[in-house]
Amino acid sequence: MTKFPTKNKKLIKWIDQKALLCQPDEIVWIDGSAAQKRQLEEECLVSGELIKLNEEKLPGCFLHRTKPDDVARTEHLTFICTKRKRDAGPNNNWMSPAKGYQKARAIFKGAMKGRTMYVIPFSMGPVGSQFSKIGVELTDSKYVVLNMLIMARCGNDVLRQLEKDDHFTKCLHSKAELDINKRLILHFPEDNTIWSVGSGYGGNVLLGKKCLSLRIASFLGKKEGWLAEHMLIMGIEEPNGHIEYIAAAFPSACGKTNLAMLIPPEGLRVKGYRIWTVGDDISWMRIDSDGSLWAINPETGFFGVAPGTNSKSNPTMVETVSKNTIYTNVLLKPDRTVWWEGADGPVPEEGIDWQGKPWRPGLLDEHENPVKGAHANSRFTTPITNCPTASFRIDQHHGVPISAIIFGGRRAHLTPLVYESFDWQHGVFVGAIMSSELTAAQVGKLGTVRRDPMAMFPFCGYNMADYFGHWLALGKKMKKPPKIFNVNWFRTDEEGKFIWPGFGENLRILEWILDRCNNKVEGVKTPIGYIPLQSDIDLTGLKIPALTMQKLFEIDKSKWLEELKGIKDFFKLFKRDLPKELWREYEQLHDRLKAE
Ligand code: OXD
Ligand code: MN
Repeated sequence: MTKFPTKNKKLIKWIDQKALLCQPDEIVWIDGSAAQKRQLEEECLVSGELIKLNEEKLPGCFLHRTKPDDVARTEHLTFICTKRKRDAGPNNNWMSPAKGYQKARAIFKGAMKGRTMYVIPFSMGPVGSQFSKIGVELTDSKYVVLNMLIMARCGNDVLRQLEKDDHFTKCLHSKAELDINKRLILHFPEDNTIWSVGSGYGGNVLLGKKCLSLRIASFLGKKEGWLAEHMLIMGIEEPNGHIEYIAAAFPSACGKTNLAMLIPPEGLRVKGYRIWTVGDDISWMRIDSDGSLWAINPETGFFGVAPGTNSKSNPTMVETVSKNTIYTNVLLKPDRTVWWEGADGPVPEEGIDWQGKPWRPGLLDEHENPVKGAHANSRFTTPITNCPTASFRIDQHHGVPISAIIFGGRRAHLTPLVYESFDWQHGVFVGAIMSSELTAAQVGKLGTVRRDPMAMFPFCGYNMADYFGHWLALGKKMKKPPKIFNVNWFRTDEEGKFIWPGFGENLRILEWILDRCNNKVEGVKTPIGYIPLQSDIDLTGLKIPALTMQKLFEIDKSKWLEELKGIKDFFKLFKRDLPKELWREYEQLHDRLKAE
């Protein structure tokens, strides 16, 4: 019989019930110690769940491979289980809680026979902060435990906190048979519960991340008056030591992680900026006692996409993942280091691909398609403390004050490089009309526009109409709300080539954004918002033809009027629940575009 290292009756009862359902051979508590972590790593090497990488070149690093049909979040198997379907909204798959529990229970039943059930007490946010939320994940996967140890604060400190406060999110995970036909990712926001079964892929099973910190947290945020957002947080320090923080939301594949840790471009170096990375994926924001918006990153690690990460796109991350990192589904090189498409250095002459098969460049599959060495969604899990730009305020209980909120997407011809909303309500509209075009890396027709308000469409744990209403309401409560901007790094010319260099150069745009926040420069009013006076963007050291700059800020009214049709169709999904304010903003934008 397991000894429970807690007096929390609610916790003990819940674990007892779940052990009865899943029937593990034993129960092991994760204490957060280095010794226990080492032991689990050893066990994974024996079982084959992990492969040890070259200790000299990649100290403390491991490789893991998932099943080939278990490599990404399975949105069609992800559900919000609320009593009323309306409360999940048109943005979510819905199942009634009764049906959800019943369907998943059948898969969980006896699923841990012959296995160990690990109990992971974890805190999203610094342990003991008012901002933070505690979860407990029960899992039969050592890989999950080792990843959670990187991504969240886990172990005895959290358990002690649970003795004082017995609110926690009940997270149950089992690999079960890793069968896609018996896979379900269920959220029960009204019960503060997550059940995930049949998957071993990070986004589905590291339940502190998307499931708790976005879907459940957004629901809690609505109830308790705060925001859980799919946003990076970064600080920009001036030579006088003053740091301004921004939060930014982008859909997948728009460079959120790269922006969070950018290196100032050569031309701006004399200005002496320093970038501080607070987080790359999730931001929890609250109105603090000073009436402004403060944010924490609830995580302690990065679960980033490997392909395309290199010394040009993200030199900071290249350094970050050089130690104590778990790689998933990348290519294994003969020297036991790793590689992925778009990595630094030459393409290796041979290796073992993400499926564990021999690989060489130019290899074709049975349909004559190139075989990738690393899966397109291969990942690294790495601690934020490895990151050379990690903020010194990561553990501060109140987080950082946010001066600007930035929304962005990938639009080849529509959206200017940057524009500023007229006010908070218009800014919420700017977030609500966010969209991105599909790239070759995603399934679907190239160039198709996907609407992704605030980059939260797959992650908002309740009806998005209510979410927009919540954003509007919070704006009214702040003494000094952050200004809201939209950026688009991805404008192209007629041949489809990007006309803005992006990466570190994006700091030039952040500089304008902060100048606006500090009333240092005027904006130029257009129908969609304020754009910069071109002379207010510092282009020192960057050769960009004046015509290109013009193109980057072009606002084509007929294209925008066409865009409004797509926005209208999208808004209509929410029927009468959509806040009237957003329809009003829609009408006003329409009128401004027609008027000029
Ligand atoms: C992620 C995502 O994995 O947004 O962070 O898909
Ligand atoms: Mn994300």
